[in-house]
Amino acid sequence: MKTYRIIDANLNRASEGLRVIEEINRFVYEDAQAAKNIKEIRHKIRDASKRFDNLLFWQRDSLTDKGFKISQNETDKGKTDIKNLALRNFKRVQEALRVIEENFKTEGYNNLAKKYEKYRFLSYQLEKKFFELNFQKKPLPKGIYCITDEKFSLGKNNITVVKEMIKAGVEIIQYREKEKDMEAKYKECIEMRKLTKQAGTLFIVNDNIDLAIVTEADGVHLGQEDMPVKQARKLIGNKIIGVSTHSPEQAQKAVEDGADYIGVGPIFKTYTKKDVVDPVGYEYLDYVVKNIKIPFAVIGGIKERNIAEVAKRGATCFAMITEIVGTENICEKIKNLIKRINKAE
Ligand code: 3NM
Repeated sequence: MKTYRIIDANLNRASEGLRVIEEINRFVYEDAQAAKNIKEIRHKIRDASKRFDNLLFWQRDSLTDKGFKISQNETDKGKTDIKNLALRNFKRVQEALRVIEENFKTEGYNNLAKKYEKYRFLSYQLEKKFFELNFQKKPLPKGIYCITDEKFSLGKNNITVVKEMIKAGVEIIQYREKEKDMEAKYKECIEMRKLTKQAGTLFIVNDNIDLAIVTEADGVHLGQEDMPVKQARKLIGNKIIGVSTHSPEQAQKAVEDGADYIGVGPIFKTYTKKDVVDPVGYEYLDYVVKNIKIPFAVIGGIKERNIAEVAKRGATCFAMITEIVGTENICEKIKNLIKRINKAE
């Protein structure tokens, strides 16, 4: 009969652990699908041993549980963070499921034990997915890196432009807007974060690290005059930090300081960015291809007519403003750009 007391305690432990994770998904990451997945397994765990409910209930004696006394007397371990909280609860769930499985086995319920084994393996998968989604940094995608700038968008607003970029299937979008005040930028970023999240597109905010943090962007892109990478890292944790570079020295420094990727440019003459240095041409690009080990995006004057040339020299990520936002049919333009890149390979 003690077996059922153990099973009861561990069913509660597993459900409670899952509930903690469910709430983190729901309220911290606002990930309805993940919360739903967790809820489903929580119900399955309960339902699988429903026929023992009565027996389990009568075996319960929480107040005389020796573990309860020990836990009550434990000293305060201080603050934790969401990542640790989720990790501890996934482990709690898996341990509890293992205990349930073993105890049902000792009572001869082997099929039921197998069911709990299945749930334990499902929880390993959910754990992996949770950490991949919320904590693992995604590498700089290959292909087109889209950057907004309303002034060049043929009268379309930034949100319309971003919707078209997403429709075209781009994997990374940077919000760059020099002409608006903070409130307007904040509103646009919130909307863009929603759209990019739904589509699984990386969302990077240019210059303003505060805006990147409050809007839960995937990262920030910093210029040479912006906050140094080391300080930015303290604020933004393990999210993506990109840095504009125009020389081998700046590239080396960005790597040493812990940037996740660098912008390499301007490759060609550009009129889009004010006060940008003269084109660095292929000399700097060749240096980066040969010597820099972190991902990079080429930028500055990249067009449909020259993208293949740049791809042939070893670039795999191509950042553009006017060539994309300054065209009527963004989807068509992106398709054509990708065709040119693929042909060059
Ligand atoms: N950064 P377009 S060049 C934003 O060299 C920016 O770091 C650059 O715009 C750099 O694609 C640039 O219209 C402007 O030339 C890119």
